[in-house]
Amino acid sequence: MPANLTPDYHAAERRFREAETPDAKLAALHEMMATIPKHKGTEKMQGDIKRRIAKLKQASERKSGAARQKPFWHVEREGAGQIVLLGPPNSGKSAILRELSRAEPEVADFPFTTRVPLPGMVSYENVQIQLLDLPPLAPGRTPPWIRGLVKAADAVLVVLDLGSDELLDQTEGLLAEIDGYRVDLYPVQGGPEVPQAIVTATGQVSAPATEAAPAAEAGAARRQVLAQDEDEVRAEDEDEDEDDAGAAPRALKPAAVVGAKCDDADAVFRLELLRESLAGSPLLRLPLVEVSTLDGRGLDKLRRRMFELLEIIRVYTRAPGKKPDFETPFVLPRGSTVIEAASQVHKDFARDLKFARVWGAKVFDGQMVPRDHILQDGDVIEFHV
Ligand SMILES: Nc1nc2c(ncn2[C@@H]2O[C@H](COP(=O)(O)OP(=O)(O)O)[C@@H](O)[C@H]2O)c(=O)[nH]1
Ligand SMILES: [Mg+2]
Repeated sequence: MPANLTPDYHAAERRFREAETPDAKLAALHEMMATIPKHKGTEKMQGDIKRRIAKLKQASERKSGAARQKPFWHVEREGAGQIVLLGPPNSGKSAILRELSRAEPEVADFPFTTRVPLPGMVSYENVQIQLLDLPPLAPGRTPPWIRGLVKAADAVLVVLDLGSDELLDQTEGLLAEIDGYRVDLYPVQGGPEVPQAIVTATGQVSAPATEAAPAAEAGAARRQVLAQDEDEVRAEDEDEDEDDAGAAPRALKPAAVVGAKCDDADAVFRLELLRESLAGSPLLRLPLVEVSTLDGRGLDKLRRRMFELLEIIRVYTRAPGKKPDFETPFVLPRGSTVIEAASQVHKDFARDLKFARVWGAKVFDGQMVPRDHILQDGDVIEFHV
């Protein structure tokens, strides 16, 4: 039976999709309920709306007060990893997403065109990487939920507008915003080790904790360095119930800088000025990719950079005596071992594995390797069970 939805209903539904707070979502849902034609054909939809209302109410009752609204945008990770675009208004973020993926964000020459997160899939060789376009970061005008999305992402692309005379101010504002999220950015190195240097907007760079320290520990160490006002830090921690109260570490994200609109006649000059003005700033330790969506410059390099930011490797399996399948890699974190690859392929493989042979850059062809052998990007593995 056709639902015969009215324009009022569609408008309410749109408000629901664009709502930026749970309260706004709830209000829009009530409107949807009020405007939906009540007949047999919409019974299922009515039930669905009621369920969403109940769920949102429950969630808000669980919170102690309206002030504790959590970021509620969550974009399901797809592909080999998720990378967010962070940049000031009008810097060309949406244009980059549009060029690299099939997503169709609005690109416009006025600020704040992008209001909600929009994902697109970017191909790099045989993997797909999810790129997330976000509303701009502008001091005082950044929706609070962006922080949750940044923390949930695997990596960050900091977009700077080489076409703007405000480049320096914008960059400083951007760094302050990112620091306010308690997110530290670091450049990805060649190997599986922990970051060499950790970047913060306050200009401090800490040495790696130790070779073996997991990233979370390094984050905790950073927090100690940065905690100028312990009470303030604690208050923030308590506000964040997804983390252990009082122990919320600063998040560490691999990052690169995108110099957007490098086709601009003054781009080189502005970049030079930025480098001088920010001399010594940890931001300059992040790798820079200059791109133009007008003439396509740098876009391939950016895809490669995105892959590197994810700190992943691709391995391929082959059955004994057969050809490997290079179309569909298994994607693993850098530093993964043979046994970790085996358990991703099949849990029985990990249990029953007798030995494995590996073909690749760092081994002889078909070399027999132990279970804890560390794999490289591009390795082909033959499991023997
Ligand atoms: N010259 C030049 N202009 C660009 C480039 N990319 C985007 N723009 C323009 O910059 C403006 C803002 O772009 P948009 O992608 O909407 O920026 P966002 O607000 O960061 O998402 C638009 O007018 C675009 O046409 C580029 O590579 N070169
Ligand atoms: Mg945009």
